[in-house]
Amino acid sequence: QAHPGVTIWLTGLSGAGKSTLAALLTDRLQEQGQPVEWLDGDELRRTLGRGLGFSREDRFENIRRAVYIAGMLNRHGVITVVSVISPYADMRSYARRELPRFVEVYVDCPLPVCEARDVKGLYAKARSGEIPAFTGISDPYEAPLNPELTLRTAERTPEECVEEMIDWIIENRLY
Ligand code: GGZ
Repeated sequence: QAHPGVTIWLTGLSGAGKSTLAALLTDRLQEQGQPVEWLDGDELRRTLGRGLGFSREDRFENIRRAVYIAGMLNRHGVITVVSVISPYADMRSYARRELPRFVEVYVDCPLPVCEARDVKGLYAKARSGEIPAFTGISDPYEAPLNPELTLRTAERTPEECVEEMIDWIIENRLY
């Protein structure tokens, strides 16, 4: 009956397209009648993570909270889509260790493309120093070395990327 829960973890730079892909994937899974929840970094930080900043420690705390919720949902067979920058490899291996089934998706978009898009104007503020410790500019991003999937969002449409995720999920019989 109920499949063991799975977490689909989208990591990548700000503006790489994580939230866009997470939203589309969540919709697709919902349409297919799958129980699914989406945890987004931005929203987590406005709710469970209020007061957390962007030091290594605070980012880790943010991730720990996301993993905790994902684990609870997974126990009830809920597919959980998580979109967080999660810039450090050790945070992601923590998530992989803690969660029953972990699919790491590297939302790979070159920094210059993210910066050119600058949807929220954050990169400009990071460059001017108004936002300190900004991932990719003044703070590290450790690209995944062994992700289950890499999606090059500068070369593919969001729909194509979501198709790839769905195909991967089906091929690997995740539900
Ligand atoms: C990175 C920052 C920062 C700094 C604010 N560094 O693209 P966004 O704007 O809408 O989403 C980003 C979000 C990052 O939160 P995460 O929870 O995904 O990060 S982490 O996994 O590292 O905990 C970005 C915005 O917050 N933002 N300041 N300094 N992103």
